Amino acid sequence: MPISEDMFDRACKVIPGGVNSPVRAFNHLGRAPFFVDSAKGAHLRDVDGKDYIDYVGTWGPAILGHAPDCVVQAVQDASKKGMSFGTPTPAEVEMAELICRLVPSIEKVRMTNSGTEATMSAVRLARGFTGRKLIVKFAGCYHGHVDSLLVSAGSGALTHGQPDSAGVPSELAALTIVLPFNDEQAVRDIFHRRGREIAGVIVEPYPGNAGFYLPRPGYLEYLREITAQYDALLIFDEVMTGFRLAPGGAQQLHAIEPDLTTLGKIIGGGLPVGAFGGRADIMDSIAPLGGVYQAGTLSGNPLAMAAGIAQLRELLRTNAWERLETLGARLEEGMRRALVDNGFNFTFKRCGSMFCLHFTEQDVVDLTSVKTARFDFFRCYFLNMLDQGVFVAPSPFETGFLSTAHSETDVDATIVAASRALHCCADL
Ligand code: KE4
Repeated sequence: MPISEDMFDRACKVIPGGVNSPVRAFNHLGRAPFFVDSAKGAHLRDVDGKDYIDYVGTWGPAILGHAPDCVVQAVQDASKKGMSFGTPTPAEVEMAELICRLVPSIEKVRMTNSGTEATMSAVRLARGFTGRKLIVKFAGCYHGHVDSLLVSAGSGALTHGQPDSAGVPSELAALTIVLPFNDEQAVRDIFHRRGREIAGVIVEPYPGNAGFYLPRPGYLEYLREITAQYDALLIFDEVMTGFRLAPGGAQQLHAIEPDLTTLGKIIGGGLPVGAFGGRADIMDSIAPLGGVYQAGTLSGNPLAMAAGIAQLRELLRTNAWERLETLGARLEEGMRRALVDNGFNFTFKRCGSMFCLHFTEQDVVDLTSVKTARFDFFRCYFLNMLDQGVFVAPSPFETGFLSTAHSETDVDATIVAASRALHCCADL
C-alpha cells in the first residue's frame, strides 16, 4: 500500500476527514489525498517519492515557491532568539510599516493569526465603527470560516456542499446580505432599500474561491462610490490577492482606496498570519484605544513576521510581479492552444499569477456561471494531471497560483500534460 494511503487511514482515525482543512480532502474526487514529505521551489514531493509541479502553492503563500532560501534563513535566525514573547517586538513594527508603505489605503494595521481572524475582526470593526448591523457579501466569495460570512461561501464550503454552514444561527445569517458578484443593479437596489443599515460590504476584488474570475470594468469602482455615498465601509478582502496581483494588491490595479483591507497568506511566508488595516480613524476604534475588542496570543508572532518580511522584501527586490506576469502569459497562451488543439472552447481566466480553467463554454463572471462547468470533466482532468505529476487546485471552486520559482520548463511541461489530459477526457 502506498504510504500516503496508509497515512490517510491513520489520519482518518484521529482527524475529522483525515485533514486539518476541508480543501485538502479529495472526497469529491473519489480518492485519498497524497501526503507531502517536502517541497522546494515549484515542486512538491509526496511521502511515496512522487514529484509534482505545484499550482496550489499552499493556497497562495508560496509566491516565491516553497522554502525560498531568504525565508528559511530569516526563520532560522529569528527562532534562535525565541519563538514568542507576548510583548511588542521590532519585527511587528517593521511589518506594519511595510504594509502601510505598500498599500496606501492602510494607515494602520493589526496582525492576526489567519485570514479568518482578519475578516472576523474587520466585520466586527465595521459594525462597531458605524453602529450598524448589516454586512453585504457576494455569492461564492469566501472570507474564512467566520459565522457571519459562512453564508453562500465559496472554497471548501462550496466544494463540500456547505455554502451555508450548519451551526450558524439564522438570526445571525439574517444580518448578512448576499448579492451576485458583478451585478451593479443588485447593489444599487439593496442600498436604496437598506443603505443606512449597512455597516460594510466585504468583497474579494478578484474572486478566487469559486474558481477565479475578474470584476467587470467599473464594478469595483461602483462599490467604492455607493458605499461612500451611504457611509458604509468598503472592505477589500485581499487575503489572496494582496501582494500577489501587484505590490499594492488588487486595489492598486484599480486605484481604489477601500476603508479596510484584510490580508494574509503571502505576508506570513508560509507561517500562520493575517492582518486587517485601513483608515486610522477606523482602526483607532480597536482596543486598547477604542471599544471594539480584538486580540491574539500569537498575533505578530516573531517567526511569522520574519518570514513575511523576508518574502515581501524579496518580492520587491526582484520586482517579482514582472516575472509572474511573464510566466502567467506563457501558461495562458499554452493552455488556450491546448484547448484549441483538442477541440474545446472552455473558459480560461487569469490575472497575473492567478488563473483558472473553467470547464464551461460560458463566460465566467459570477457563481452562477461558475456552476455551469462540468464537474465530471474537472474530476477526470484533475486526476489525469495528478497522475502526470501536475498538482492543480483539487476543486473547481479554487484558484491556481504560479510562483517565481516556476520555470519555463515547468510551464511547458504543464501545457503538454494539460493537452494529454484534455485528450483523455474528451470522450466523457
Ligand atoms: P485563512 O483563515 O484560511 O488563513 O484565510 C481565510 C481566507 C480569507 N479570505 C480569502 C479571500 C481567502 O481565500 C481565505 C482562505 N483561502 C482558502 C483557499 N481558498 C484557504 C485554504 C483552506 O481553507 O485551507
